Amino acid sequence: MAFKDLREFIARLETAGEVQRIEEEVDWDLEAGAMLRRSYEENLPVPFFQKVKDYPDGYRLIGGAVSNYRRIAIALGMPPKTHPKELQEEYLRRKQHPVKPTLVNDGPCKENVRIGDEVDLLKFPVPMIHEGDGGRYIGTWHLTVSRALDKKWVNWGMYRHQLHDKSTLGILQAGTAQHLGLMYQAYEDANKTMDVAIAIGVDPILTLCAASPVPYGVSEVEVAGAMRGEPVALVKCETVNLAVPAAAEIVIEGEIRPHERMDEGPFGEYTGYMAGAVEPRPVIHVKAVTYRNDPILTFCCQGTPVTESAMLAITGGAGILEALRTRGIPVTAVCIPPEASNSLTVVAVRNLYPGIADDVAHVVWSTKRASLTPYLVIVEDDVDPFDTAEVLHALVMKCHPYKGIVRLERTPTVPLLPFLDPQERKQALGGKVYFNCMWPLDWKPSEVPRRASFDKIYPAEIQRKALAKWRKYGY
Ligand SMILES: Cc1cc2nc3c(=O)[nH]c(=O)nc-3n(C[C@H](O)[C@H](O)[C@H](O)COP(=O)(O)O)c2cc1C
Ligand SMILES: [Mn+2]
Repeated sequence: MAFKDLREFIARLETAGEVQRIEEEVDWDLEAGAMLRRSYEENLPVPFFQKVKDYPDGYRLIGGAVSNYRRIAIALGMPPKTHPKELQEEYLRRKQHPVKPTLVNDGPCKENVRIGDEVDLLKFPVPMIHEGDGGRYIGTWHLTVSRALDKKWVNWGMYRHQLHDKSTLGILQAGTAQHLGLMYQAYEDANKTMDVAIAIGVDPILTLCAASPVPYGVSEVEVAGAMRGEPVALVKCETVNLAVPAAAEIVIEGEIRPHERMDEGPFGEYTGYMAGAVEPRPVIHVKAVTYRNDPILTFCCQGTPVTESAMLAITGGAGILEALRTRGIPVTAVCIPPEASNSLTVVAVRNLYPGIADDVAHVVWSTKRASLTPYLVIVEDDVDPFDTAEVLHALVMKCHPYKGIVRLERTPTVPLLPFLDPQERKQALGGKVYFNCMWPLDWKPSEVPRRASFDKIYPAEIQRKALAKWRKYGY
């Protein structure tokens, strides 16, 4: 059974002991951000702020709602302890049956409607998240809706939104493959204004789908329907020709005009650094805001892992698994370790033919996550990519320091990566590398080093005897 709205999901999280209500007043200016940050770093429950300084009772803030595997499992309606591999498989299974949204006439997000001069986004407890951010950010865990110029499809993405003033927002399109950016490019080329709508505070599956690599031309809302097993209920916007989840806590409607830019950033980012440049970026002019009574504003305190952003590892890893399977590559598992902030992918394959690592790299770097994946580790199928210790051992013992490493230069990149030089950041051109941790197939079997582990370096009989003795001691 799908969650009707964010509130139902929070209630479920609370039953699972994953929520800490903070009744004491907190300051929107850094304090809420600091508390959320600490919750990630100490693996604490999700902080649900009940009272925010300078704001009316009832205006609440929540962060970190899906910031670990357990919470993702709950969001998918699965047992909290489900292994991430199974979460990936379930995502792929459900994705096969897209479900179109339904259009409803009314919804909770219309309980309050403010249009034109009545718009004041500072009426919401928008957090100043990190010291040094370019401003308060209202969009850090939400979905941003836009329609292609040819009207053929509607896109959902997640793009950070800085609050420039009470009715003006910024937007960051990080990378060249971003669909909203591609859509906007078409509008700008035609010298036209693009409508956008931002929905904050929805069933987290919707936000997760918005931030996941769904192919160009495919509407994320149908994937979200597939995840829910029932349609997403949408309601029409007041001032733009778009529809948004009817149960959203807050909806912002606006337009991006062609050729207009304002400085945006910096922002403490998913890389764990504040590395992106302040640059002139597109501007959203807000035409209307609608919201539920006692709205809950969701936010993410990006920074060092693991935050909800790193949890895109599930859908991202599933996407790569699917791409490799489709190409007939004998893949056994794919893991994007959350601790590596989305930048590393580990693929395990059967070492079937010489050069297979190169084929794997080509496939991984042709998916939508290509620019997000500068590091790729390719291991044999006896290594579990979800076991970091095994991966590390394979990396340093099976990858030749120069024959096993293949590098690409000046490839499309997310410009927020801290190791890029200023010029590379401007051009969004960086590099990629893969580490081939597989034995060369032209070595004779006798030339392949034997693994000195319990299961590989002792005869079966000795293993059995050793285990039997240990068992006597209760191990
Ligand atoms: C918390 C969070 C914040 C994000 N912020 C941005 C952002 O500011 N700019 C951006 O280009 N991508 C951002 N992303 C990644 C995009 O949402 C992701 O690439 C998504 O697939 C884009 O969707 P689209 O290409 O369908 O528009 C963010 C992801 C998360 C989880
Ligand atoms: Mn898309």
